[in-house]
Amino acid sequence: MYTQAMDTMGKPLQAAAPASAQEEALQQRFDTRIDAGEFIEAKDWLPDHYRKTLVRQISQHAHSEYVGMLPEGNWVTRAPTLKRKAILLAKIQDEAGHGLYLYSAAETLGTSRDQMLDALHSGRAKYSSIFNYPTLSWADVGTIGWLVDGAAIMNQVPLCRCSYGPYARAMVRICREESFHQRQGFDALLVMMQQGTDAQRAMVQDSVNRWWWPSVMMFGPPDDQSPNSALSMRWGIKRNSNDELRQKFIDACVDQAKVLGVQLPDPDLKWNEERQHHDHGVIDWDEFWRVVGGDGPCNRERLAARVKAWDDGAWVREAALAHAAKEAGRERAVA
Ligand code: FAQ
Repeated sequence: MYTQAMDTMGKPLQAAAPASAQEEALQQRFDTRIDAGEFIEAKDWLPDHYRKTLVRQISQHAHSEYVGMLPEGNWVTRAPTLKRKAILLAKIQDEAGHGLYLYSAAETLGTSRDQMLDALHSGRAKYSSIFNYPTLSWADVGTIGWLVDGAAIMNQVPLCRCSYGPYARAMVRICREESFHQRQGFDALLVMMQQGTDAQRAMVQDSVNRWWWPSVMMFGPPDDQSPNSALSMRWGIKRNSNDELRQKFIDACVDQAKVLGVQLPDPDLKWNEERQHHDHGVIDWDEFWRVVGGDGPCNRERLAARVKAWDDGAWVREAALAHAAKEAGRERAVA
């Protein structure tokens, strides 16, 4: 199966046995540092599979931030007020910044941005399933903030303690910004629910109906079907399992939905006193894998938009390279 680790040649990712006594010593030192909760830095010795797992996850994350700009970008010209338009523009700009921090973090592991973008543009790389759904109404912009950024924060706060220093540090800044993103979405929905018309309230409910299940799926497959979790958790890349974070998200959303006055579209959602969590209905994992596999409502459109943006920007990259070469020539002449 294809994986985003770029160069595993179709082999599944498994912790490889160290080849030599020297490598064994390095591996032991690495394991001790992981067990002690130390950060691993770019210049440290890293097991090959740790590096590949990080490149896989960080590049997927970076691509998600980039592709994630597209659904919201659809509403910039139609935002209802100047205030909402300014907030939306700032949010989209933040997502671009997040993508840049993440591509930079992945580059410290020896994979170039061009390689990562080539994998995205050729359809080999994954990005979050959630961005393959359409934004049909203005309420979708608020719902993305509330649910999609809400899910993103739930998943990303533990990544601030990821064992790889450059990723963890990028996540600290990203999470601060994401929490504003979540709040602006909740605020936009609250205004429509409390001060809006019946039609606006219906628009919010329709939006929540469409985005709830895809948001719940964002956390990835169930733990017993998550091939990467065991090693990622052993290495301190992931601190919580997919199902743990999904449950935390669902529990948090139930109370928030009550404040908003919207129904979450799951008739089986109910508090379980024994588990001290909410039980929820069956998740449609066939839909999830269809979307991840490229057959969601907007996969083709999203990829085509990214490829077009890359192609349209070719002249900017060429001009920047020509300028850099000219500057270097001038500096050489002065020297
Ligand atoms: N979509 O073994 P696992 C955002 C893939 S950023 C697509 O459980 P893992 C900001 C997975 O890659 C949102 N593919 O994998 C924003 C693997 O395939 P591979 C993105 C998915 O890595 C907000 C296979 O399934 N956040 O929203 C998905 O241990 C608003 C098996 O899965 C991150 O990327 C999915 N949802 O756990 C922007 C956070 N889930 O690679 C704009 C960092 C799984 O072997 C507007 N990433 N797959 O070919 C992570 O925490 C992890 O990578 C998980 C998946 C939890 C996503």
